[in-house]
Amino acid sequence: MSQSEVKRGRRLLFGRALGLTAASVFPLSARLAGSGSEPASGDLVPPWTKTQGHPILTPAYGERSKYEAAVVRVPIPGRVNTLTAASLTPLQDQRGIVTPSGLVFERHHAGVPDIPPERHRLLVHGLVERPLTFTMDDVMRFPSVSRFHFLECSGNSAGEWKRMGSDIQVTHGLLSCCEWTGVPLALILQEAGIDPRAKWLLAEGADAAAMTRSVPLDKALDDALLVYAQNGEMLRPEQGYPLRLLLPGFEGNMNIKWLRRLKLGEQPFMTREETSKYTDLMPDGTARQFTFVMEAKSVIVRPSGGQTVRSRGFVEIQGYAWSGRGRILRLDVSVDGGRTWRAAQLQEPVLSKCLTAFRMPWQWDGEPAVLQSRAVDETGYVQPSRSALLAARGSESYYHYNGIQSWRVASDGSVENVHA
Ligand SMILES: Nc1nc2c(c(=O)[nH]1)N[C@H]1C(S)=C(S)[C@@H](COP(=O)(O)O)O[C@H]1N2
Ligand SMILES: [Mo]
Repeated sequence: MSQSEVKRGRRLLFGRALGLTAASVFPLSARLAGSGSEPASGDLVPPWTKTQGHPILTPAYGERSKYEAAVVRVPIPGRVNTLTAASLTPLQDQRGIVTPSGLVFERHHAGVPDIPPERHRLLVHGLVERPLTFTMDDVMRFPSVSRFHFLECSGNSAGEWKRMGSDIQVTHGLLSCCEWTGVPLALILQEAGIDPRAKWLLAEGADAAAMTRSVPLDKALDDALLVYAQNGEMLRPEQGYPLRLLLPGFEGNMNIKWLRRLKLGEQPFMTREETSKYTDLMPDGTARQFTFVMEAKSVIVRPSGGQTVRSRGFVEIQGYAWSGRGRILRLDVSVDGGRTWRAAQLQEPVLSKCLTAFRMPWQWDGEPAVLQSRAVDETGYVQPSRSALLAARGSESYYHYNGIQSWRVASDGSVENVHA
């Protein structure tokens, strides 16, 4: 085969895979020119084809390719205390909606406890007909469900209120999405019998932080789960092994890990995490409290801060949208700093309170551009611009930043965070 025949074959293959007609193949491949390379003649049968690969290793827990070792969680810049710290999901490298368990962000207020599952107990008490203690076997005897949900710390993007993070792992990395498996909380509460006066639920963790939060009983009976598994295996220690509370769409902090106690009561319990912390200071000096729901938000992950657009021509803009209120209805992308918008394609499945992937084809002409994404959820809520968010809430908040993110592509292809 001559060089040009090889080239033509590659083009047609590419065209066929994309479902394109012959007429559209050549313009597209011309636009993509420079994005691939022809094999050097000596490489036609590379060394790894000439020898056997390594055998199956037993017993083993599989590892990803060593060439992907750079894809890791990183600590929040400047947070040095690793006991009370957090680590960030590398969203810039995530493919698809599920965050691999080893890359799910972590937020621990007193480190990761080591809990033998046979010694773990869940106590349900307070305004119930009969206080009960459950072992893990007791919990897992109940009918279980599996659902895909995002989990976002309400401190995600907190830096953007005032400063700017350099890359998406810093600006949006307190976000992950898993398949969670567990028992509907409603079943466990019904087993204990709910006193009609009960309106709130206290959830407490077994870690040294004894993390406690008040949860409205309506939420507990709606879609809350007592989760024991994640992405097809038992929970990771960092995610709350052996048992965690999952409140789909609610701020990360309320999703109590290492869950050991549920107490029903008439009033919220006014714990430290809902009085001193996890409130939002408004410009008039009052504070928003019990801001549970994570409102619609989105971000472009490729291209994003710190990355480089390699050449002009075709670029697929890729990102994620999510809402704590339900499904994503629409996602608009702007390449001109918000002057004009186009609807992006949503990748199925589009699930409630779950990451939704989106993509938008873009022809980069080499001129500076500001890329933005704007999510709309099924309730009609529209993700606000940064300036609209600041106008509504001031700049003294720490939690619940969901403003539109802007990435500026410079003419040399470098991408940086800008507050447009
Ligand atoms: N018991 C307990 N639960 C906890 C925490 C904690 O420190 N202790 N951190 C909370 C916070 S602030 C967040 S954002 C989420 C983080 O969950 P992850 O570490 O599984 O990502 O767990 C929440 N549940
Ligand atoms: Mo958090």
